[in-house]
Amino acid sequence: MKLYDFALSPSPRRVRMFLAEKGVTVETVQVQLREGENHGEAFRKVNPGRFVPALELDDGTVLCEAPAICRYFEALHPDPPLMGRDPKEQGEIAMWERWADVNGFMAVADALRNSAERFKDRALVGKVDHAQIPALAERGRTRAEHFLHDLDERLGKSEWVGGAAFSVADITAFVTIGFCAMIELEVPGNLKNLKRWHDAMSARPSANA
Ligand SMILES: N[C@@H](CCC(=O)N[C@@H](CS)C(=O)NCC(=O)O)C(=O)O
Repeated sequence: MKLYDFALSPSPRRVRMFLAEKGVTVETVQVQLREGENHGEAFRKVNPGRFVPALELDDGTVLCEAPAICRYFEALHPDPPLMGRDPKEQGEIAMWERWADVNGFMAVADALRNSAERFKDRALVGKVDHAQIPALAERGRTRAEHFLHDLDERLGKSEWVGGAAFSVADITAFVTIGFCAMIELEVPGNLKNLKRWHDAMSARPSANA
């Protein structure tokens, strides 16, 4: 199988970190997003949505969407479990990951894609082009700021984002913090719970993925 990737992008990083935590290596193909390679005919045949990550299986099936690709690898390599060991853990981890994705990751994406020149007319990822809406950039930034505070609050009650064990929810939240740099949003120094967790996350070898 082949993972279509771009080293500087946060969405494929979610998959790279997940694979690193699993100890799984997959052949990767770099798609040069900054040169528009994802809009070319060859890549559109792989993913008509024109985004990475995309995982091409040996039978030609293509899986897109970072959470779906991670789910596939969880089923293929259940150890260590990163999506919960029993129904309750699975539900909680899915809930917190979705929370981080919608309220953190997507908020930063809105802030970036509705303001940066390179995303002019590409304010949303997908088949169809969409114009930027500057008000969405502002709203995205405000939402991202709230997310950081809410994450700090969550981490004051729980060691890891999804509960007592490290999970995919931590990966999504951690990649979101890195993504904040692209909108020049820094984590406020008074968010001590977030700092404790971020230091622990940064010490994991997967943080370099
Ligand atoms: N919903 C997709 C989104 C993936 C995504 O946003 N990928 C970005 C890189 S982080 C991309 O390929 N963008 C191409 C573009 O800007 O057209 C997922 O979660 O995997």
